[in-house]
Amino acid sequence: MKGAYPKGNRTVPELSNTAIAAAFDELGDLYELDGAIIHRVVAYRNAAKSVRDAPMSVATLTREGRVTELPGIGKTLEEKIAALLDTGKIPAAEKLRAKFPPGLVDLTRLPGLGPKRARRLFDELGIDSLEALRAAAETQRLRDVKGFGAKFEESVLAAFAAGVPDEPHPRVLLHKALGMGEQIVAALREHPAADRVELAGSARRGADTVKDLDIIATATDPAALTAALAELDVIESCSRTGDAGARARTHTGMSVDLRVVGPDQFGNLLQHFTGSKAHNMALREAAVRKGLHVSEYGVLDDATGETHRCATEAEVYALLGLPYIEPELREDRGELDPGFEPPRLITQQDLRGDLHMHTIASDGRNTVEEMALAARDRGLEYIAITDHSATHGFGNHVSPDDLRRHIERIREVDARIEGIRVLAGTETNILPDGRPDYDDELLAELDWVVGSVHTAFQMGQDEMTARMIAATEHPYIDVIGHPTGRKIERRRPYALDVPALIEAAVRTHTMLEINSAPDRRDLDDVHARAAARAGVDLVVDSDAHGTTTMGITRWGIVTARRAWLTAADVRNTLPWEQFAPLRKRARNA
Ligand code: DGT
Ligand code: CA
Ligand code: CA
Ligand code: ZN
Repeated sequence: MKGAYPKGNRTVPELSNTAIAAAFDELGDLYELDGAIIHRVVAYRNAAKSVRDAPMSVATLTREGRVTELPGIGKTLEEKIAALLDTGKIPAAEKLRAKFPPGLVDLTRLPGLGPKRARRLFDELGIDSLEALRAAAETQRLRDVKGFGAKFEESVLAAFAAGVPDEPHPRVLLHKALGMGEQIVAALREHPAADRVELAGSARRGADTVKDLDIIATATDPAALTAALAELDVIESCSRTGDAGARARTHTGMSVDLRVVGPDQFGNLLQHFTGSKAHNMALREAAVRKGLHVSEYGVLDDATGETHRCATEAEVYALLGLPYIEPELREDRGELDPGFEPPRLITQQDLRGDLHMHTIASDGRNTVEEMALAARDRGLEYIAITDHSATHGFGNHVSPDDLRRHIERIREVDARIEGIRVLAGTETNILPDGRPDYDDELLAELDWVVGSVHTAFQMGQDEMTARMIAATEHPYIDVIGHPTGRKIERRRPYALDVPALIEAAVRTHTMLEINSAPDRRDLDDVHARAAARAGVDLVVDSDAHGTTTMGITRWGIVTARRAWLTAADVRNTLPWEQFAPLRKRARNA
């Protein structure tokens, strides 16, 4: 597997990618404090991200003279990394650090306080440390500085009350965690000592984010397999835990727990470490009522005193009188209720259409034709081209005149390319009053309209809910795109009454989207399940911005599975002839 070759005879441990990235982040902050041009600051931030995301040791890449292969790393940065590796220091950083009090950079750990603003507080009030900042907030001196108000003072005090994070330790988005996890599992499976190797934990359940990777394996030679983990290229450090386990850390800073067990207990351990914790606790309680005690080692029968070991998870569940429960459902959300019937969960192959994607007409990377051909290669039967509208607010967008020409182009591509239907659509911005930002007359010429909120999302809940409901009442808005606007780990959802939106969607036959962008997955699992139960027509869309990311429907599908959805719950599993009449324009015709 690419990037997971054994690394042979490594010598002493080098600086970790995390440490190198932190040095670049600090350098970016220092330059910004110093008032350097923004390009230079951004270059260091990008370099930090590139190093942090690199699956292999950046120190090793530097030693091998290959570090400039990484995106955003050129000659200048290569020199800085080399200096850092050889001397433990970057001279430019040393020089800048000497110019400022050591506590000043710490200020930037607070929300709403970048280096530029921190510098202003230093220049105006002499604030040079977190303690000084807190004191100034408590005595209400911050509000007198231009650009800082009483609100900022409040947020500073709230941040201190909540505890300023020492070092940010964000949970990893599922697609990144699985990218790493699947690579490690594939590499371990290739090892001659390996028998079964499976990912467990939150990554297997398809959770939004993952703290660490859990891997369960059986092996003819457990010690050889744990040793093999340490030798993988993606692994920064590794230590043995007991005789058949290891805890490792990847270059991206994620922990990996490997447990090697006997084949007769593989099902018990896989079930236990897949979790969730809530599912396991509920499972144990249900078992106790039947006189059974479940642990990671087996199922103890009170009546006989015998411990059953299970080679498969299905056996564990069967012993408890339960059907096999898919990992995505193991969240204690009713999957252990008496009479539970496992749904036939939707798969990515069930999708026939993809109704949200962008081209170079707005912020996409490919043409209509390229998107159409890529979709056909993926086996899709129909797609809608839905570029951004004029009030989208950033990047390219499609003016009404542009849209007329764009429709013609899409029709031309559709006529020319066999084997896929290409629909003319838009992702129209929902204005603060709930109207779309194109005229109805123009929207009527399209085949499909996604309505999304991309601007003014700081509204109060009543206003935002009214805005969304008004959008569902529009005769041409077929679906609400990424309905809550959340960005996982980065942006909270809009203040929105989701049950009220669901009700309006049912009443108006407006579909709701499960957007598959890995940092969105919006609707989320809980809302998507509520929507399906209420009778909303759901679609799973890629929102792809290029041919290479069309496959991200994988993440929307995982969300749909966590929402207990079957193919029948998701409308774009239907052939076009059956899907078309569900659109509002067809219902209202
Ligand atoms: P995360 O935080 O993304 O790593 O989430 P998980 O679910 O992977 O959690 P983790 O890695 O702490 O533990 C893996 C699984 O082990 C967890 O899903 C269920 C099981 N487990 C861990 N701690 C407990 C516990 O205290 N009680 C029970 N019943 N199961 C546990
Ligand atoms: Ca985990
Ligand atoms: Ca774990
Ligand atoms: Zn959008």
